[in-house]
Amino acid sequence: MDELVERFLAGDRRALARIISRVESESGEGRECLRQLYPHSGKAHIIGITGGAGAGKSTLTGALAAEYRRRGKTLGIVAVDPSSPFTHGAILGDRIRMQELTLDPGVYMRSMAGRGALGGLAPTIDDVVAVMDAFGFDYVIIETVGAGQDEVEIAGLALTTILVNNPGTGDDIQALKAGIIEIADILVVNKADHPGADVLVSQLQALLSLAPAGARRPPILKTTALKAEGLAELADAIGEHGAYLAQSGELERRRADDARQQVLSIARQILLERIRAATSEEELAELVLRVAARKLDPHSAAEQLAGNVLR
Ligand SMILES: Nc1nc2c(ncn2[C@@H]2O[C@H](COP(=O)(O)OP(=O)(O)OP(=O)(O)O)[C@@H](O)[C@H]2O)c(=O)[nH]1
Ligand SMILES: [Mg+2]
Repeated sequence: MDELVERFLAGDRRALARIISRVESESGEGRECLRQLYPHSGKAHIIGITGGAGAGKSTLTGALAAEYRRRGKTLGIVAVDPSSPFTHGAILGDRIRMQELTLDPGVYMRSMAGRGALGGLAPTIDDVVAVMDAFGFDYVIIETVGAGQDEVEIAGLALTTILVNNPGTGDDIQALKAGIIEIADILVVNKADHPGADVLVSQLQALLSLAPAGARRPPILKTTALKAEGLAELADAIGEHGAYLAQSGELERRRADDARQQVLSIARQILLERIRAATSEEELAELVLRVAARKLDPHSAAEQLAGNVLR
């Protein structure tokens, strides 16, 4: 085994940082580290925090992390989206607490770019989360700004997905109606210090009452992340959801679904890379031109490209 991996497994945070960088660079070295570490993952409770821009996700993440630290738990945090790393709202909004967290050996934070080459979450997010999990953190929190698709992807990766809403914006109910509510395991009404929080809670309750009978109803919690209010209740609700997953057999099902989705998505990427490597720019440009001119249909063009590697 790699000396770096040995140090990692012994709890060395610098080894953790280096391995994450290797994994993010998608290098062969990163893959090798991941291969050795992967059997150590699968123990952390992965929490996804998603919602609209500025909903208070980073502030909530920081406050939730502080709550877990009070409970003696350790955590890794991944902020996905280069436009809102922890240098933005959370640090400005709650500088002291976030600084305390960055100095705390029980917390490890990392920001990463949100987009992969094919759109959607960067493929290495799953890997970074697996590395943090293998390091032995009790919780790994992933913060992503919601734009429909990202929320669905984060829900595949997280065991507990928290959808953050704000009173008085009106957008949320629209988004929720569009089906995003289905991915939420817990609904949070943050900025409960603003007027309209109770109205939003009732609206959400009404919406949830339309769910099919027998389906699990996600709890709705009010938080004021900025003042660290409502966080004990949120941490409790996350714990209850974890227990529900384990008891209902849903945990196994989610893990299997996530594994299937990951394996197929990596396989798709490998094939695409091989196709790109086997195809000259001229051939691609020529095919694209013929499709654009409607002389060739896109399926036949794609078949021809695939034929360059699959014979
Ligand atoms: N009044 C009030 N303001 C809050 C609360 N939580 C967060 N905020 C403020 O809302 C703003 C956005 O907070 P962030 O935590 O950066 O929100 P975010 O969802 O992470 O934002 P993006 O990552 O940029 O989408 C900041 O000014 C916070 O101080 C709250 O409970 N009450
Ligand atoms: Mg943020």
